Amino acid sequence: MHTTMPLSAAALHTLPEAVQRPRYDRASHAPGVVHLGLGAFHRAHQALVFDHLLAGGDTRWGILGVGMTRPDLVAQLRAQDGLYAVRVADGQGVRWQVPGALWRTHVATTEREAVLQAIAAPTTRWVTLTVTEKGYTAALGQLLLDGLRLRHRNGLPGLTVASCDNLQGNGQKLKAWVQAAATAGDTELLRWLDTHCAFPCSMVDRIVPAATPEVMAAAQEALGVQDQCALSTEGFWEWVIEDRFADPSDAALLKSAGVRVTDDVHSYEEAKLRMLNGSHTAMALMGAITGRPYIASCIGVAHIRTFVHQLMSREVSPHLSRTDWASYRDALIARFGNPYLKHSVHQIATDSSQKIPQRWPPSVLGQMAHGASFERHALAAALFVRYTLGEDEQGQAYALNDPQAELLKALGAAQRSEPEACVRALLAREDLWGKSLPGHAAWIARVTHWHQQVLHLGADAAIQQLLAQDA
Ligand code: CS2
Repeated sequence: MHTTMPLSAAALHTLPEAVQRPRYDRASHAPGVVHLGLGAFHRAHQALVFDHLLAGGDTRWGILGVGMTRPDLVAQLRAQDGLYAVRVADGQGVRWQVPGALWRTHVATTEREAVLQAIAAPTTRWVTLTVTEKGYTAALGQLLLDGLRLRHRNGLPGLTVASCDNLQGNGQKLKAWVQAAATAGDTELLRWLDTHCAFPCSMVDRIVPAATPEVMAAAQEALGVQDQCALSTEGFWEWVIEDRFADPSDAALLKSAGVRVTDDVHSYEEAKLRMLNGSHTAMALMGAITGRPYIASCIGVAHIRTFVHQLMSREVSPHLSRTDWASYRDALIARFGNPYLKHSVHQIATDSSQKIPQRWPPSVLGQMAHGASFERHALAAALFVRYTLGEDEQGQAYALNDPQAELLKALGAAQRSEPEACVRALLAREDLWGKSLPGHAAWIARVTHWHQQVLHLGADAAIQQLLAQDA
């Protein structure tokens, strides 16, 4: 029986010529970056930026990747010598690449001491993080502070610690978690942290769906090797980072690799969170309720596309400081439609309770301050309430993957018999909507209205009704 060779360092020379692969030395240098969170996003975004720097001869960008939640994934990556294929595909074409930046791996839960040692290693210069919205906890702050304490004790230079999660002001939030882990004896450490370590804010963008068997099969076909960790992404990528580094000369290096280094990350962050991620969450809930599996299957429907277009143009853009929002919106709609990205609506709907706060309320509050319509966000919020039923319009059950799942299900359970009470209960949560929306009568009234339409007419008809009234 013919068996296909697994992807590994030894198999690199067998790859077809067109596949970009590491041609640099991956064994003689220690990694310079400790990355927390080995999900698909990091492996198809920053790992490629660092791969580019390594390919240019700068040996300081090898990654020690720390798996926070998935020891199985770490084991698979280890078995493949940290190598995996990335398919980059969109209207411009399809190509495969095997980045070589991931040099070592650890599992946070079982190898904590090794992670601390890595943060404290003399060769380490950066720590980067993609631990998702719910990963920002006291335990994370403690892990980083313990590693930094070792560094400080050994008289080593400070680090750049870069949060790359979808949170507004992510660098400041991370720094606050690290500082909060300090105890009374840490005064010197905190002073060193302030003066020698940098916590830049950053906005990262690239659509990278979770790995699927289909992509693994495509990798085998294109590369002739078996790759359990293959990923698929789009050509577009963006990394905007605040000009705040432990080693200031990193700014020029990152720029040379296509990263935007600026003092104004805020305007990029807010535009991305509210335009891209805000639309994503609305479409994901819509898809989950109506049984459309992918973002591309949602944006391909005329009334959903118009709804998303209006959401961005009428309710999000008036409150952005980024002025090129119209071309940004058009580019997003094209990206959402990328037929190569089977981006599951249920993946994006995961952790909605953690995502909604950054994605929707700022635009709703902005519209209210201008006395302008927030109908599209009210309908999106109604979709969220409907989503908590855990069953689509064809009666198919789906899982609610969310740290608040039990609570959301309990609050949403009675929505067919007591719709108003359910809407009120869900809208009362300040952790989701912020301080002022829960008490806003017009907001509650409009969400209640759209929720009734969604329940009685279905989500598609509700959207069509909203478009017809054109408010
Ligand atoms: C998505 C993001 O899953 C989600 O919540 O909205 O992962 C999105 O694909 C990325 O932020 C794009 O840069």
